[in-house]
Amino acid sequence: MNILLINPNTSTGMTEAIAQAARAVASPGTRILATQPSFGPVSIECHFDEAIAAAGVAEQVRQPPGGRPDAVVVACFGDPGLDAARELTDAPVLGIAEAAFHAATLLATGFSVVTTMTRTCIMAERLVQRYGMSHQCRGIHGTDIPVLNLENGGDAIVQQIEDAARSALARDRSGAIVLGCAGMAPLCATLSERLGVPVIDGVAVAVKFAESLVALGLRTSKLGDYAPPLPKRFTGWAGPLAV
Ligand code: 2AL
Repeated sequence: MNILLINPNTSTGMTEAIAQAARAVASPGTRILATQPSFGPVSIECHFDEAIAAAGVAEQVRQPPGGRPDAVVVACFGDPGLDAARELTDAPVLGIAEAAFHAATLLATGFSVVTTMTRTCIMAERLVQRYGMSHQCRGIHGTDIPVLNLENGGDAIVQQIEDAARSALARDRSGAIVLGCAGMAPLCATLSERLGVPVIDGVAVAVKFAESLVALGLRTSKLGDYAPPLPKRFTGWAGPLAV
């Protein structure tokens, strides 16, 4: 099967790192096609970044490189453009935050999120509320590591995330850690080993959930709000995105 893996930011280095993490867990018959928007911010760390990135995700689902995929993964922790993407295709579309929260609830009664910039904690909090995970999510913790600093992933960065996770587990009385950025995917194995609790990388779980849904023949519902967008004219730079 073909999974379209969209990095909603435009950092090619991060797209490659996310693709590697996805391919490391993908089944032998799964092909991961990694892509990113043709425009937009190089990292997503605030509402404005996220708004532009959501349009970029819609662009990639509307005009998928490599043709129609069997499933789509939106690989940014804010799940930008997730609902729009689900309107644009009947393939299952997984957001890494939603997928990670669901995985965490199957492994522990409560989880903590460790993320990048502290300001994104409020954004993650609203996602938790939207997904109905407020009872299971016991805390969201910023490290103030800029997203693009994760690319180099040196030991100081890993240590900083490990320290934040350790204090989150104790303070929140959580049993699992959700990594709050796609750029943390390459660090998941090291953090799991060091922390000794389930550490959930949304990229990996979204790929495995996508494979499961496709294998079961399940597709995005077209009844109700995920029905295809109404045909109409789009103007300006968005002209080619019209359906
Ligand atoms: C992210 C992410 O996953 N990708 C990105 O650019 N920003 N999330 C975050 N909380 O910083």
